[in-house]
Amino acid sequence: MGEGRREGGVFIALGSNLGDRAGHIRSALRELEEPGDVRVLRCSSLRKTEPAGGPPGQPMYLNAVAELQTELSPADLLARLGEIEQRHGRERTVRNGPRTLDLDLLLYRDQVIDEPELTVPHPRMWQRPFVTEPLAEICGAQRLAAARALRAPLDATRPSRA
Ligand code: A4P
Ligand code: MG
Repeated sequence: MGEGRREGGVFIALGSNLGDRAGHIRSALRELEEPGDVRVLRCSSLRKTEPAGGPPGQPMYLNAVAELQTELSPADLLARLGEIEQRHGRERTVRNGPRTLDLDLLLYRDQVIDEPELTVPHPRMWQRPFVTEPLAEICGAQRLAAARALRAPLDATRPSRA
């Protein structure tokens, strides 16, 4: 196995607020590893969090962040995340509505991707304690600061979208 495969630096967010929330998150991590081209290097604790946005009266979320080691491209990894969401019965109805499983790609090493179907670093991640807190738990301070700096040049040239 080459050094590149050991590199890590790919972070995903996992969230669930319907059904067996911890079960959805744990089995998503297993399913990610099943084909053999993704390894879960570490996972944060599962945190119970207040729902941000969406309709009122939603159940609490369980959230976590995991670091992956993979040679899959960002697009292929996003497709894998989508397949796993589908397998967990994810239905997209209401924006920010309750979901059995939400898998977002947060960081892909030092890549900056600016497509509507894939934006990396994840555009809303830094405003969300349910992402930043578990991320800080498994990601060193230095790497966290480097990740924060990644989008800064892009954001500075663009009018802010409220
Ligand atoms: N997309 C673009 N970039 C990415 C990326 N980096 N990772 C596109 C994942 N997807 C990305 O996402 C919509 C589209 O975003 C996809 O087609 C993909 O190509 P989605 O998962 O289909 O829809 P969504 O999750 O309902 O929308 P969105 O905007 O991703 O919602 P968020 O921002 O993920 O927020 N409160 C708590 N406490 N905990 C939570 O986990 N999650 C949300 C969902 C709201 N409130 C929450 C939580
Ligand atoms: Mg999502």
